[in-house]
Amino acid sequence: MRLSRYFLPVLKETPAEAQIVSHRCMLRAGMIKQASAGIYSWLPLGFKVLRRIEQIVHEEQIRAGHIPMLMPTLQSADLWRESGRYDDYGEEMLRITDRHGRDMLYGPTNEELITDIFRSHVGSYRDLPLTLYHIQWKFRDEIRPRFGVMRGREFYMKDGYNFDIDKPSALHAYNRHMVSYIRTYERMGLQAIPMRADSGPIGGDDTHEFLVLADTGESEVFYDAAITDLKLGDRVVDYDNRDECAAIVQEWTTPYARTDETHDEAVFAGVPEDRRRSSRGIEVGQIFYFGTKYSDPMGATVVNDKGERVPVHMGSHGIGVSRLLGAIIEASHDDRGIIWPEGVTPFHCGIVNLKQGDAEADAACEAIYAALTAAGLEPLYDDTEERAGAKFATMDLIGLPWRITVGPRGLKNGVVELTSRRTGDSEELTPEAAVARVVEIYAGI
Ligand code: P5A
Repeated sequence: MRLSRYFLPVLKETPAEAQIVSHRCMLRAGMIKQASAGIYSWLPLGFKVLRRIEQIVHEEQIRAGHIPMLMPTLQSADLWRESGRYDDYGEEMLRITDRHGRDMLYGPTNEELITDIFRSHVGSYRDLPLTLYHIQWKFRDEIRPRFGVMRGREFYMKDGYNFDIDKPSALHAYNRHMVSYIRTYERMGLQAIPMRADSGPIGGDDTHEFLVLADTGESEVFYDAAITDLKLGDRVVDYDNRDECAAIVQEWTTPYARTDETHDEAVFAGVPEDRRRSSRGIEVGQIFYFGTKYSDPMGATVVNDKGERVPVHMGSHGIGVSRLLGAIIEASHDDRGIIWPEGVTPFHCGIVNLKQGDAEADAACEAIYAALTAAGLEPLYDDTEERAGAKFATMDLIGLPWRITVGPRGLKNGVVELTSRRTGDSEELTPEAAVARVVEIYAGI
């Protein structure tokens, strides 16, 4: 993409309404624009990162054997009356009446809708296990939407639902989700710690939230520092293998890690003092096992291998896809702006032309642009007439992890500069070598 043809409405001023760094950065970098309280338009740069995050979520869900689909945003109130949640859910639910006087709602979550799909089409244990998921907009009429996309009213969520014949196999689904979530967040450059939590309006006893440690997080968390040393990395996982998934879950849930809702001072006191930590965290996901809470009242049953009709065991699992943009920025920024991890960056590499209109500099930039594009990467070429300082400031603000700077002086010596946004380190290389380095960096992502 050439910046002269893109739509990147960066702001010079820091918007007064933004209280936390991720919100400030997203507004200043022209990623989002508030449409009304807690509801945002996703401008091209923000939309690009949203899509990258969504893509990683899809890839890891499919790797774990889960099946993508799409359910609507508007739901009939009748299904929620069946489960008993229509009255329970309270004021966060946006209720709508259609022209025929029918009660509808903008879905805050989809347990009822998916249970209805299941009961219409599945009747035998032979069709299990089954995990379906979608990535769809949700609406929760939060009393205090704030911090930009972190606590929106409209937000983008991956929500998945497992159907299993009994509790042990539903617990395997729970474990499988935990492992695949850890991998999903790692690919985004995040460490999200699974913490024992409270299940709230979704229900059930077994639930973990995934928290990214950050001072601006809304949750108070308590944990054993040992958990921050854990990494899944490149470990190959067989998601069908119950013991393997359970062993990984065991590894991640043995060190103490809980949100304030389930925190227990007496148990925490058992953690060696020098490893006891309390801090803030951003909840980027949550998984639940709730057994037959929905299948019982809604009659979602299957015939088991003994010919008996039994309710299915279910769980649900959510990732805050739009919230993740905020969480990643909170975890990765400096005073000049965002620092995108390579896995989610909107463009792989910036190209800054220090002297637009200089025949040699223009030609070198074009060649670099073409070579990166040919290698399957997406560069953002600042081909505007702005002065160098302003170009650097924009590149730093929007946070592309790598920048190639091209100017007449360097070209006289046959070199351009490759700069890491994270470390600020620069290297002088030939244009070909700079391209090769960037290609090599992304080959491993
Ligand atoms: C699990 C999937 C559920 O709704 N039902 C389907 C279950 N869980 S949850 O924890 O309530 O939400 C899942 C994730 O969505 C994100 N989230 C939000 N993001 C932005 N703004 C909001 N107002 C908001 N509310 C929830 C969180 O990341 C949460 O973990």
